[in-house]
Amino acid sequence: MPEKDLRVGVIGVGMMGADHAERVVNRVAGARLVAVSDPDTARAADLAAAFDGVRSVGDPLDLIADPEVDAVVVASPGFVHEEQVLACLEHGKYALCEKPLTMDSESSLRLVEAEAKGGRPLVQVGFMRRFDPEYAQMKSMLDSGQLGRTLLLHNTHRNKTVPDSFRSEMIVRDSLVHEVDVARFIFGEEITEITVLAGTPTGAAAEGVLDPQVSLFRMAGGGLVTSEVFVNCQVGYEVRCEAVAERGTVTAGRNSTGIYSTVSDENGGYWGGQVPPDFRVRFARAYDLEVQAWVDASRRGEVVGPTSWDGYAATAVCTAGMEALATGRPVRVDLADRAAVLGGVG
Ligand code: ISE
Repeated sequence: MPEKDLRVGVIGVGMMGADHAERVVNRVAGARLVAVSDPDTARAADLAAAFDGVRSVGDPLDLIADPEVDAVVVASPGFVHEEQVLACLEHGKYALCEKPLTMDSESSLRLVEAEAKGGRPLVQVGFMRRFDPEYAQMKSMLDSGQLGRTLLLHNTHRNKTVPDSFRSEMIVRDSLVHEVDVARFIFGEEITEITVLAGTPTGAAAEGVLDPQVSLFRMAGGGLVTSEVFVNCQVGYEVRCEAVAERGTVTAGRNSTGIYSTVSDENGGYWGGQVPPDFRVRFARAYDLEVQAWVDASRRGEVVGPTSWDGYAATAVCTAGMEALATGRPVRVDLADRAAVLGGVG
């Protein structure tokens, strides 16, 4: 491992970017936060001022070009990812890009092609469930073959609330995209077809927003995946995945606080634990492991975890998923030829 710390810049310091910035400063070894950038310059300046030696840079492209920045966390909104990740590729900077990689499959494919043209992998996509110890353990149990072939996955993905600006198609592109990656990760195959259905929306959803949604993916090898995404469930952040195999099942993310207790109070007796309020809490360990793996790999000159191809494939599924939601019909996923696009890269 090189002796020098990786000098990290963070673009976009909203909820996730600010969380990653704090993570790089306090919980990740071998990295130093040196710069942040956000269109809300006051927010970026406040965050920079909270830590020693961190600059706030107005233009994110200047942050990427900065010779004192080795690697960039792209935590800006998806519609600017293409330009920013392209700039990282042009400057030879490692990028950890939050999901979705981009807004549609064409632009994601352009990034995969640009990276392949450069001849060396530089992009990791922020699908953190792969780093969650339970999801990782589930994957290795299924891969060991002890349960036979995996037949089905059932995903649950609930958020407490989202802003009114979070529309129906964003439930596919920004939320379901995680389960798309989980399905590809667990099965190790592409998704060939997607159906997305919405029933009666919850009264808690904004006018016109179809929430909750239920989707069905067909895997290339014949497996099936169901996912409920419910982003205004009112309770908290609940994410789990049950795999059904030929000789048993495995579940990651069952609600548990480790200790089990019964409690008696003025409302009577109850039992149980707590539902975490949001993804920063539920996946704190996964994010730590994800960013640490990114820093270690970047220092070694490598990329680990979900690649730009994984980001592209997930975006392609969600592009088909948005059509499926609009039509109520199954839609085939249109994917480029992997070997032809990647050549030897990725
Ligand atoms: C958000 O962007 C995330 O990535 C969260 O993990 C997801 O639960 C949420 O629905 C998205 O909006």
